[in-house]
Amino acid sequence: MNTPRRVEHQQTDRGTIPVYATGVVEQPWDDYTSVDHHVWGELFARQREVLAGRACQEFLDSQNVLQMTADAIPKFSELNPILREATGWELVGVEGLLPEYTFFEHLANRRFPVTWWIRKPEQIDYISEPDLFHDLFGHVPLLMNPIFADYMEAYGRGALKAHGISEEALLNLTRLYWYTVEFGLIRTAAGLRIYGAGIVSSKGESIYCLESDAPNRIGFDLERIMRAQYRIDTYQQTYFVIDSFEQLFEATLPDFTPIYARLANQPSIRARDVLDSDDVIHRGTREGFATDEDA
Ligand code: HBI
Ligand code: FE
Repeated sequence: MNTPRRVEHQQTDRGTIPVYATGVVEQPWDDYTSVDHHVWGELFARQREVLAGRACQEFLDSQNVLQMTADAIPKFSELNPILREATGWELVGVEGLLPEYTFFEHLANRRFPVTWWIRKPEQIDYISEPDLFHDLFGHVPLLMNPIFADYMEAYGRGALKAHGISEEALLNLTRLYWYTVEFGLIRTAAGLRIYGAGIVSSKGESIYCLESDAPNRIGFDLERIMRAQYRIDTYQQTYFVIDSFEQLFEATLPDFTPIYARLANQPSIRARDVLDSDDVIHRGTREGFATDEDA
């Protein structure tokens, strides 16, 4: 079993977390074991089945165009020509979570960092940090969509700028990433569908986010999302629903500086809370919600 090279450990309010080398690494494809390929195959087959009729069509179609299959872990070097041709994005191998600034620099330059190692068999259902399955299966397909691809670059540029403004501005943008790129839903003629990578890479949450009565489902509102706290330790208590990828991209066109200034004077909103001003698609029953404070 391959293991990432952890360079050191860091104390944070989430406990001790590994810090990885920040450099780009070549995907050591020949070193994957049969267990690694098997874990990929099992997760791939299981999620494709769960996601039929649940993930948005753009996601499923792009996975086909990229020729991802359950047979073996895809090679970044074979995905890259297809991705470059479609939207000019490219994948780079990394050891794991990058420092925020480094991560944003990659996005701003249309490079998506993909963790090269895959979880162990005993972590099939849950892993707390992004691995190859989350990054590649979850994030990469939508980079084939021209509008979503532009949104991701705009996000990276905006985040680099927010970094130079204030901690709060960056937190506002982190929430936007969380509630769109990671946990976003989209309204389609056929009904609500998933596009968020954090959802599509989780069997339990793929079903929960659409079928459970517990969580809120609320129409996309940029400033509302920027004020919303989120959970990193449970399924989401609120999902935000876009109408189209155009809506998402267009929301990132204006300069966010005045928005940050406005939000600095407003309280944040708990992950579970619904406001009178919300475009409520489904008001959650909150059944089974954790009662402690949001992260
Ligand atoms: N690094 N490799 C990697 N992948 C991520 O998704 C990632 C990251 N570093 C920081 C980060 N995400 C978060 O800070 C988000 O807020 C963007
Ligand atoms: Fe992710």
